[in-house]
Amino acid sequence: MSYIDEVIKSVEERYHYQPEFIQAVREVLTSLKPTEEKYPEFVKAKIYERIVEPDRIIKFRVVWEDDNGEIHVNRGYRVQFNMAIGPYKGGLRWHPSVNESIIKFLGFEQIFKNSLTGLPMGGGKGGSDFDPHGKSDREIMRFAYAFMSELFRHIGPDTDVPAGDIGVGGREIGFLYGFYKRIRNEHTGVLTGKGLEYGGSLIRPEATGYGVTYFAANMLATKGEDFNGKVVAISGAGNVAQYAIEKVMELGGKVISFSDSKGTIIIEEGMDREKWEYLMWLKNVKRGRVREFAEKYPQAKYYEGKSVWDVLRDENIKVDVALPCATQNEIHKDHAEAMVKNGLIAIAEGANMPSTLEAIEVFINSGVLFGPAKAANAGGVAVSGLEMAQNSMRLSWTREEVDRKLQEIMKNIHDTSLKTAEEFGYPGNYLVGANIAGFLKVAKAMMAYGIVY
Ligand code: NDP
Ligand code: 2IT
Repeated sequence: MSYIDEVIKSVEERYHYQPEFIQAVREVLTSLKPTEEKYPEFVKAKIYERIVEPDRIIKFRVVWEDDNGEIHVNRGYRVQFNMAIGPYKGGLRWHPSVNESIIKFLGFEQIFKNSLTGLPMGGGKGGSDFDPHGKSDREIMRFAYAFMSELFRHIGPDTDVPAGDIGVGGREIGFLYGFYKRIRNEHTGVLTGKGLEYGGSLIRPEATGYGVTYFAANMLATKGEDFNGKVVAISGAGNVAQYAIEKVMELGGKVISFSDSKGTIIIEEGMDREKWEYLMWLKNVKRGRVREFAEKYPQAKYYEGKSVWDVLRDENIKVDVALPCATQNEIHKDHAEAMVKNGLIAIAEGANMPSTLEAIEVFINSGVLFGPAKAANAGGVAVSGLEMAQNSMRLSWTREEVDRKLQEIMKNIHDTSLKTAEEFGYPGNYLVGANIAGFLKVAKAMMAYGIVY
């Protein structure tokens, strides 16, 4: 058994009740095996064992009152995973499924993703098992205040800079930031994803969706291909999915699907600008369900209780490119096999860990271009890093400037992943390349500090 296998085994034993965290550790550490031989000093310094343990985990009670005066108790989390290359950085997820395992998997992934952006950001993640669905604006506001009434002690512009993730978007960041500012009496870059009026960056809302599309375009270009005329499946209908749909349309691709947690829309003729604007209104203003999209556009078909990947498999629908943008473990082995059989060329992960380990194996073994989450969806946190830079300089860049930087960063991540994969003997394997490249910078910084307890 190799040393890295032993580290994986010890994590599996110690945290056997944290399946998502174990999955992320297995994915990353397995692909770090080629570094073991090249850097014996990492083994000696126990870097691999150190990197899987967070610096600290903060867990707290969140008490809030609904519009009927009823009191609710939720659990809040912030995992400050690794600060070797910059302040902890990563989103907040509010979703009923949130627990320590989910937040640890997300925080662990974030270390390597943030490193890949080339910007000085460590890895962290937080959230709550609060369910924002169906809550009024005032309820969201009271929950956000209650959440920040504890979180504020642990964060700061040079310590830990949270942002959004599932269930936390512009509205929520506004409430969180407003409360932080009020109790700290400081107007500072402590959160990203802020509104433009109070320190936000242009392109931050678009960044993850645009970024994953740019990443996929870079992968396609290695085969002399582009998005023009390609049939594209997208899952989710939230922040990431919305802007992935927009960018794919702009690049000439035909988006035939999106979804939410209740079901999937298939629109064979493809999305257009008018339908996209309706979807934006439906999800962001009305906060409705994708089912309602099929009520407005009868040519769209709604599949209740099925994911995009279920529908593609069951209806034998062929797509050229897949951009999963909903949540973890949405693509299973049989979904992957069905897409590959139907001629899938590329998949780029907008969500975090949307493919199971077995599905990834199918994609990689069949020669499909596979863009792993930590590389493909890094555009969001990259523009968060640019928002931090603008806040520190007390100025703001234009839309064109930020978009240009985003495109450069995505190309850089793409090229670095490919180059590193080649260097370590896995040509074309973006997963191995991204994991090793992200890891090396963090590991070298950890080495430079000596043994810091
Ligand atoms: P949003 O909350 O804006 O949207 C999430 C979307 O996914 C919604 O359509 C939601 O459906 C659907 N969804 C959520 N949970 C599930 C589930 N368990 N099963 C099926 N569908 C589900 O979140 P984002 O768009 O911001 O995040 C989507 C993914 O992208 C997440 O994996 C996130 O970690 C990742 N990501 C986000 C970044 C960002 O900048 N926001 C950056 C990098 C990655 P419903 O409307 O029914 O809840
Ligand atoms: O998963 C992610 O990279 C995010 N949710 C964005 C994090 C951030 O700090 O912008």
